[in-house]
Amino acid sequence: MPERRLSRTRARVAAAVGASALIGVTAVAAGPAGSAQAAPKAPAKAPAAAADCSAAYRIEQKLDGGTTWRMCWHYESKAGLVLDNVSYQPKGEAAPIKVLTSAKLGQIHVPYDDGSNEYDDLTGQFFAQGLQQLDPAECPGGTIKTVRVPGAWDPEHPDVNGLCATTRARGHAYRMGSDDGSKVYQMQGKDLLLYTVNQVGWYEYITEWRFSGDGTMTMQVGATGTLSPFDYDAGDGRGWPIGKGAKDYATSHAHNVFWRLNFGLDGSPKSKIEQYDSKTTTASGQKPKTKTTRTQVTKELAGDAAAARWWRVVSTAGKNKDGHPRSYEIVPGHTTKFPGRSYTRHDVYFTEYNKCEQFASHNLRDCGPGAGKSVDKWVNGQTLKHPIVWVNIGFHHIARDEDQEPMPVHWQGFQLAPRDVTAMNPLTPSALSDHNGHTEEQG
Ligand SMILES: [Cu+2]
Repeated sequence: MPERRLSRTRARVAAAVGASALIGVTAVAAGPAGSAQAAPKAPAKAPAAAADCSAAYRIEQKLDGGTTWRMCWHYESKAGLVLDNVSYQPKGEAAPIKVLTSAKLGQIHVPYDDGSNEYDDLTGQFFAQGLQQLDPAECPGGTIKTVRVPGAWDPEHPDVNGLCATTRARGHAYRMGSDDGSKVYQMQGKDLLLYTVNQVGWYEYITEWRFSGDGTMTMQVGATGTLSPFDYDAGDGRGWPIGKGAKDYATSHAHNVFWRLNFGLDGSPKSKIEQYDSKTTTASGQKPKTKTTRTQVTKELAGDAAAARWWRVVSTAGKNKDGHPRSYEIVPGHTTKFPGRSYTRHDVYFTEYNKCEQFASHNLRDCGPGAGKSVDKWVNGQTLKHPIVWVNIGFHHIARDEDQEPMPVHWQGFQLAPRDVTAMNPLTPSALSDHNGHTEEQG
């Protein structure tokens, strides 16, 4: 399909020109002719109304086990899909528990190993405009929602059937044999799953948002499509031979994906961030001992993952029925940290909310003189009252023969796991509902 290939080529080229013209300039109106009027910011109606968005923008799904997830969505000119007012209501909770005020991608940064190219796919390469129409067959069991794309390539056709909302099996939600071996408690769970496919150059990014009955959220981006035919270079010893022999080397590169999370736990933007570190000590003749310490993160932080380190976002407005403050733990997936830029050098960033700080790199909004255009610059000592969480997961892509073609999807992402959001597993079967805390053996 030469037509499609042409348009892919044009996407990268047009954007590259735009990016170079941008240096030293604050505002952006780059884009192919006809889309300039739509370049600015998000649609004005964006985060206005709480859970009362209109039906077309509302997602509500009750899952097996009685958990209901609710949220609104909108679509922005740079970030693409944004989820608003995400709440979680497990069985036995009288009202929805508010979790996230908004969640979206914060950037996909793509630097090439040979230093030839470096892309910011969201704010520099028209990720949002590359929204793909989904075939009903690729949203099995779900509904495909119509998305109006700001700054659409074809202003005559801005509506794309591009958001799939469906459910997908997750396998065991739990399993436990009863004490006397007479019974097995087990549950096969399903997740609420939302996704869009956005084409950038020769790549297609599948952005998945998964919501489980036990309160876990899984955010991941899968890259597929095909290798860029322009990014072959046998000349400098970098890359991997693709095709017969060792003639054509696909240029290696990284995909550094950022997410931006604005928590609203229990309806309040004021959350606390805590870091936990475990240290194991050994002494001769004794078994190893491990001690876990908590550090309150009270000021903005660029955090580095470590083998026995994790963070959580703690509610200041609500507790579970055991009297424990509700929280969500950040569970990063596998990452390859890219040391080449100050903003990719850390795994998480906690920054104080500032409306103009929307993208982890190549941020387009004007945050004032000297404010900086990337998330690392916004970590400058402010006290965290309303923390924004940025998660950076990197993938170093050294192409392989199997990448051609289409490329198998390679995934990268993280989870948000509930920690003390409910007093017990929200999926606990009624026969076990009194098994909370230190339960004694019966009889
Ligand atoms: Cu790649």
